[in-house]
Amino acid sequence: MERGTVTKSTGSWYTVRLKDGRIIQCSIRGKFRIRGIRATNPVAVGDHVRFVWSEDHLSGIITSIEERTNYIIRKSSKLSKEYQLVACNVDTAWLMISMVLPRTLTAFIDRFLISAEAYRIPVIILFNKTDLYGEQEEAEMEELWSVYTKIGYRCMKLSLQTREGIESVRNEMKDKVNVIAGNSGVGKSTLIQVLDPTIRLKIGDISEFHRTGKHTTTFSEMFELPSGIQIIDTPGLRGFGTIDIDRSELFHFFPEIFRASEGCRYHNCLHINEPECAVKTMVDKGAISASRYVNYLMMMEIEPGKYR
Ligand SMILES: Nc1nc2c(ncn2[C@@H]2O[C@H](COP(=O)(O)OP(=O)(O)OP(=O)(O)O)[C@@H](O)[C@H]2O)c(=O)[nH]1
Ligand SMILES: [Mg+2]
Ligand SMILES: [Zn+2]
Repeated sequence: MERGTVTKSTGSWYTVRLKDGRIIQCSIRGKFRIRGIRATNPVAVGDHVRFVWSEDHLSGIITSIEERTNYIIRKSSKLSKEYQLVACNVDTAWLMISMVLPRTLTAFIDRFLISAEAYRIPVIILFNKTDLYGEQEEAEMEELWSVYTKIGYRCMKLSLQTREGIESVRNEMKDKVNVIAGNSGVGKSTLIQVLDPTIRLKIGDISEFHRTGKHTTTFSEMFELPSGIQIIDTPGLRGFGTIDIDRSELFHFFPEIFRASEGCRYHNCLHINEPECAVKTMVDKGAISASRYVNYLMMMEIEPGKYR
């Protein structure tokens, strides 16, 4: 029985890296189930697995997966009940965003943060492409920076064009398993390429027409960089279908709303239109960001009305 870490999963084959650095292609035997969710890929990048050698000793057969400390999933499609495991066992999730080409929406940011909160994965919000920001984008970045740092999320700035900020990112990644998530075209693969120019990755361009990326990366893949950095490139995400969080618990995953909810009159307050709701009072005072609150209402499937 050998042990290794899955670095790529394309459906039927899984690439597994052994401790000594050898790379083996593996298939799976038997059924692997995740409690409570249906996954299209039962074994995913970042999984620690055990495998046996095939008869010809050229490939392996995965026989078991070690318990995961956490995972990031997304819905396979809007309607489907199936999930795709994007990455497992990560130490830091980097949410790469941009104010331009493509512009990341706060609804997307908040959905991602909720799925990370659900597993208590530390998130760093990474503003990339700062070289392209004009005065307006700078101001938008400062606004978001202040909203998210106030809640307790870390933010960092980066330009992969000028390399400004790259050393801070590199230091922060040392000795950790890092996953990079974000919209298509924000620069996830470019970051890995810049951190280690010996790695060859497909880099996309930005569609002139839609001003979005072209979904260049299609599978998650983990790379090991010389400085002890493990980094997982992921396909650009359109949206995050979060794990099915109960409506009555959704606010637990908005840390500032959860903290404020202590002051609500009713213990079962959902912070929509209940009387003496401390959350709404704080939104009115500007102590809780209106955009966060609107995204909360949207996820609760409530028309945000005057906060729009
Ligand atoms: N000006 C500028 N362009 C950048 C920067 N970072 C990345 N790009 C460009 O953005 C485009 C998309 O980069 P990718 O690395 O392919 O983006 P991705 O996030 O991996 O996209 P998907 O694989 O589709 O999810 C490329 O043309 C990059 O050269 C940056 O900091 N500044
Ligand atoms: Mg990519
Ligand atoms: Zn309330």
